[in-house]
Amino acid sequence: MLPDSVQEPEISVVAPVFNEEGAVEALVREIAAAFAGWRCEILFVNDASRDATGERLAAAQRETPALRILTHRRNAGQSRAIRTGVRAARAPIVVMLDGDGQNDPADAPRLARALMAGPPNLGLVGGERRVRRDSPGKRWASRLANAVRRRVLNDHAVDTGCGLKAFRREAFLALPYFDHLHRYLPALMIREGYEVAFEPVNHRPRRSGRSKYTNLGRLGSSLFDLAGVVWLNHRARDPGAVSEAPLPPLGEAD
Ligand SMILES: Nc1nc2c(ncn2[C@@H]2O[C@H](COP(=O)(O)OP(=O)(O)OP(=O)(O)O)[C@@H](O)[C@H]2O)c(=O)[nH]1
Ligand SMILES: [Mg+2]
Repeated sequence: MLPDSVQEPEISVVAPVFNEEGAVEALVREIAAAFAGWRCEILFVNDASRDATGERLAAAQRETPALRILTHRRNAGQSRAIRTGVRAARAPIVVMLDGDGQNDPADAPRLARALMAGPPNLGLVGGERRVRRDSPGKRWASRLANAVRRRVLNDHAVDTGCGLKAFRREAFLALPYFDHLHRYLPALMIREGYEVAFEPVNHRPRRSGRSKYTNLGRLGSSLFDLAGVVWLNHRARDPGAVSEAPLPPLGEAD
């Protein structure tokens, strides 16, 4: 049973985790502290971890009852884990962040507030990591991938790889799903007619566990997916705006 404060949450925080036993407990605590005073639920999606992530999450739940734990039977990747969390989320606004602790939960309420204060067609507020706490090789690969993506998609996104983002649940669920979709959220939101904005955020080094991607693997799948997003954009048609005629007054319908 969830505490009263999260029966009708105003915000759902979603974190995908795969073999992050060393990070999850501290991260749950940090998220709960960052959203103290909010009606907030926290969803961790355990993507069939083979370490003690499940046990660590169960321990965290005893301390933080607003934590919900969803578990995949099979490993299905970061994007699928995020989607599982967003589908289960009960708030209209979702904040997602990486489960390894590299994103700072203290930044999350600011992104959520920026989204809530924006117009209804603002679909997403993404984090922009000004100072990356990654290896030089990874920063280089990320810079190259970002430049190619921005040039090809013209999505004006300064940092799509940042795991910290706030978005409207309804907007996210309207996007076509594919593995690694999480790297193309701004472009896909724009395709659906939403606007996107960015806020500077803190980035921290990975303190435990291992990276789930290699530079080469990430670059290869990014290029493949980029071709897919180009195709999707070619097949998108824009009605401009949708207007609805007023309903006829009652009794005149027939
Ligand atoms: N790659 C990957 N990540 C997953 C998967 N399922 C969940 N995740 C989570 O997705 C988040 C991002 O993965 P990371 O390995 O941290 O990616 P990264 O931050 O680019 O790489 P590092 O800098 O080495 O941490 C983490 O919280 C993972 O635990 C999966 O199947 N594959
Ligand atoms: Mg990481």
